[in-house]
Amino acid sequence: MNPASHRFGSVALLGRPNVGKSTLLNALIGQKISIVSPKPQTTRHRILGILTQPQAQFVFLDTPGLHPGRQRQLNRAMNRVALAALAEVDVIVLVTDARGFGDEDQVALDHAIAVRRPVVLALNKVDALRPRSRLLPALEALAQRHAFAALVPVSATRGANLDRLLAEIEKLLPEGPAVWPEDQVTDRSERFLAAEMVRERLVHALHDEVPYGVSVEIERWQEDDGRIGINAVIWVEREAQRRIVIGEGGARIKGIGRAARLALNELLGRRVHLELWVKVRENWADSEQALRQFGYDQDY
Ligand SMILES: Nc1nc2c(ncn2[C@@H]2O[C@H](COP(=O)(O)OP(=O)(O)OP(=O)(O)O)[C@@H](O)[C@H]2O)c(=O)[nH]1
Ligand SMILES: [Mg+2]
Repeated sequence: MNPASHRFGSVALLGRPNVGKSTLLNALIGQKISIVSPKPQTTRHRILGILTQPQAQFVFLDTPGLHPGRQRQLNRAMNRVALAALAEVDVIVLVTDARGFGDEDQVALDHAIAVRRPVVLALNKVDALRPRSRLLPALEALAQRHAFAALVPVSATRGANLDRLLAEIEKLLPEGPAVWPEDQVTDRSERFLAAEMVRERLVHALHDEVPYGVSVEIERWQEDDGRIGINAVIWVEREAQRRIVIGEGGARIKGIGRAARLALNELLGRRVHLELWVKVRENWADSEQALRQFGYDQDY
């Protein structure tokens, strides 16, 4: 290997909520490190994913979907996390839904342009585009909006065209040696990933506004004999939400616990004993102190 031709750099995945940024990150890394759901505003943190290839090391930053409106402290913190990530990257991948480009996509593009980094446009979910003949005119119209370094249609769920996306990104990375160990895929702790897996199961099991008022905190983490005991607190904002999370006779929380335990067994490669507690902290998403306690201020 010629060390001079090796590339290293960081790449932000930016876009409005729900376009598939986290799904794309997981597909690029080949491992589930960022949680995914059909509901917008799933990602709340900057999640770093490392992909090591012989000729390049890519450090991807998944970010919370940029969203205007809803100005709670948590939402503001999420937008701040996404925008702060832009300052530290070499390349921005703007992720959009191939089926349409709207005002919120334009807001994300404007932020990308403002920091003067090369922008690759990833038009995700092409598998869902009907009829396929819409793709070419869409690409032509988007090319008028900005001098993108590349426009690449992809499907994160099917893993389609990701090689092409990586090749376009690689061209834009500076030359340099790898910085992370080649077997490392994220900078996040197992503890953090475990809390996120529990939250993912909650988001999937809950409807309407409840997922937005839920946070997960790991209270106890004890390893012995290849087995891990984890106690997690599910924080909600109101007593009514606590009752919803617990469900009739505890049925919902049991289902969530079972699903989360299976996901954790797989993630950690060890047997997990998981205990969940649901507690109320009034309007925590508007409390600076609670946001700090739950780790929403550590990303920027
Ligand atoms: N059809 C289709 N669906 C996709 C694709 N990629 C992601 N999705 C779905 O889109 C939804 C949102 O995916 P996420 O990866 O959570 O989206 P996100 O952009 O990270 O969302 P936030 O974290 O809320 O900003 C999920 O239901 C995914 O399964 C794709 O290539 N095709
Ligand atoms: Mg996400």
